Amino acid sequence: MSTGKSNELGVGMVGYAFMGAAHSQAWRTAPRFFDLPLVPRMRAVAGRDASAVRAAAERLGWDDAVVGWRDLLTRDDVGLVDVCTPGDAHAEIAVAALESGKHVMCEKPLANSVAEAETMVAAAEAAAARGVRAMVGFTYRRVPAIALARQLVEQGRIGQVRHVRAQYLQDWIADPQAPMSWRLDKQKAGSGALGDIGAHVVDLAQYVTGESLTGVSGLLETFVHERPEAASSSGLSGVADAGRTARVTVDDAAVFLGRLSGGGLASFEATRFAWGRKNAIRLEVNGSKGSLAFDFEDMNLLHFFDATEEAATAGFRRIVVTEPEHPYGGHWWPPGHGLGYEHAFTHQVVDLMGDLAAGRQPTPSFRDGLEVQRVLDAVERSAAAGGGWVPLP
Ligand code: 4PW
Repeated sequence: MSTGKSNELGVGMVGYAFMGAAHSQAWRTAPRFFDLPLVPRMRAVAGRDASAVRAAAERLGWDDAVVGWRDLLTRDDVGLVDVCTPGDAHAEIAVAALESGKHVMCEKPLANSVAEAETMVAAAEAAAARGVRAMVGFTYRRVPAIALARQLVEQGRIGQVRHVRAQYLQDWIADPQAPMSWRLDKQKAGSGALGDIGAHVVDLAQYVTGESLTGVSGLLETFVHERPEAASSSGLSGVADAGRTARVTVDDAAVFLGRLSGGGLASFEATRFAWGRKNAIRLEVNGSKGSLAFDFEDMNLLHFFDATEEAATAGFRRIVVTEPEHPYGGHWWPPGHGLGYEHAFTHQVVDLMGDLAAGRQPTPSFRDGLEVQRVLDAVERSAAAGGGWVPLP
């Protein structure tokens, strides 16, 4: 496959809305702040509407715009396909791209069902045997404070994990008049708060602890069943079309409990009905020797309590995760000059390029994505049966 110079990788992206914009800035920025062994080149963006995709290419910095994603698969200058579409298109695009020899980066959740995710894993594992790699974009793993939390757990600094308390709280549809979005349509999104944001905290809980969920019990609720259609939308917000309404076919909120493979207990909450919480991803882990706490709304901080310190002076330490010694540190601004939402996407590109250049499997893999999908599916089955326990393999 020829994708330009030997240390370059041509990228083709499918979809150019909120996630497409976040990914575009990452492809563009990563080689400007990090010395990459493999440099991404933004070759082409694909969409359905010719003039809209052309405008997106111009705005987001892509060399070319194509109508229809299949055109990316036959281009010699594209070596990786970045899937930024709603979930209903993930499996078809990712499998076709892997089969045509393109590496794949796919937005989360991996798919809209376990069956689709299994097909994607089979394609990814067959492709890996040919040196073609696939990764799913659980981007928050690349927030420096989260990466540091993972390191501290791995180093045994909080001991054995007893509790995980994980919440993903937003409020962009708390107003019943907030318009319909593809994220509220089961056909397009697979599920609601559960898959869109709950998937992130499931992945974070498993990633930070290094453990898996062995079973769950949960409840799902849809508070607003009918909404105005959207006349237009941008990011998570939209303008309501007062004349037409649409049916919400997904959950608005999910609450569930889980057991971890190491014996700990976990609780999860995912909702878009938490007024005032814009993007609060809260993760607290209590271990036998200490605790860690994180909130994305203060994303440059990690709170660490070390229970081995003398009680008179022990207390939660507020670590500002911007030192050169910290994960991804030293590439951006001087200490204390914080990072934002977009930097995690940039770090995702940095790690992916490093793994591809080294011939390593990037993480999270499609199999990791399938594991999250199985948890989402188990929560749905539990909720459908009134909240009973559903074991996970
Ligand atoms: O992946 C998540 C989305 O689908 C995002 O990080 C935030 O929540 C923004 O949109 C949704």
